[in-house]
Amino acid sequence: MKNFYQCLGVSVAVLLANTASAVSFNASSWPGPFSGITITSSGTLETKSFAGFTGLGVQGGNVGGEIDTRDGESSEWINFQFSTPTLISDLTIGTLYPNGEFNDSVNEAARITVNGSSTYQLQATGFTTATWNGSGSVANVSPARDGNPVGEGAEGFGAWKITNPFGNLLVTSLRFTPRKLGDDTGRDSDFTIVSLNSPAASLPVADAGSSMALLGMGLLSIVGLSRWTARQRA
Ligand SMILES: [Ca+2]
Ligand SMILES: [Ca+2]
Repeated sequence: MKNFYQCLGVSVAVLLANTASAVSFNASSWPGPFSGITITSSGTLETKSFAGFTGLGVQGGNVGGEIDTRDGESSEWINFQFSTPTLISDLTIGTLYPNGEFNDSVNEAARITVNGSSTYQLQATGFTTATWNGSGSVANVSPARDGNPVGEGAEGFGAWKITNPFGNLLVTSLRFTPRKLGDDTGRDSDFTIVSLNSPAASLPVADAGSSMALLGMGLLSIVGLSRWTARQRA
């Protein structure tokens, strides 16, 4: 009996996990739809594109198409709500530059609040370097420079891919706000959301196979239990 219920329990749990669809957002596909994600914001959402990248931000304020510090740290924001708690395998933030680029007077920083409580920070520190105080690792995917002077290298989108940003934490919401580090103008922090993915998207076949195997074990347990019961009655 115990084995039967254990097998059945595991089978059902794995099947349920497989039916939770993967979430995927990419600003280049704006306005979606993006299955399983509800996006809300402080104002009209707007994308900006250059250097081969697209990011999502908020219209107006200090910087159009970016989440900026107009009227402080919480006046412009974007919120991602997930219909099912999900792992986040990667998150890419754009137009986040160090001091001196695009007239910025600070090393721009983005704050990400997870599930309404835990806060994390991504901060650009150079053309290709940034700090992230969460799990995983951050890598530059488009240089954080404005292309002036010419010798410094081509203009880039200032894009940073954070892999496994929240570890094994199941995420229901992400809130994106800028850090006010300077004079609260367009020279202060502002940024965009480029893309976001959950890990399940690449695993459906293997998971489906293991689910069927476990379900099969559960069914075999039922057969065994029936035979055992029949023998007891005989
Ligand atoms: Ca803005
Ligand atoms: Ca910026």
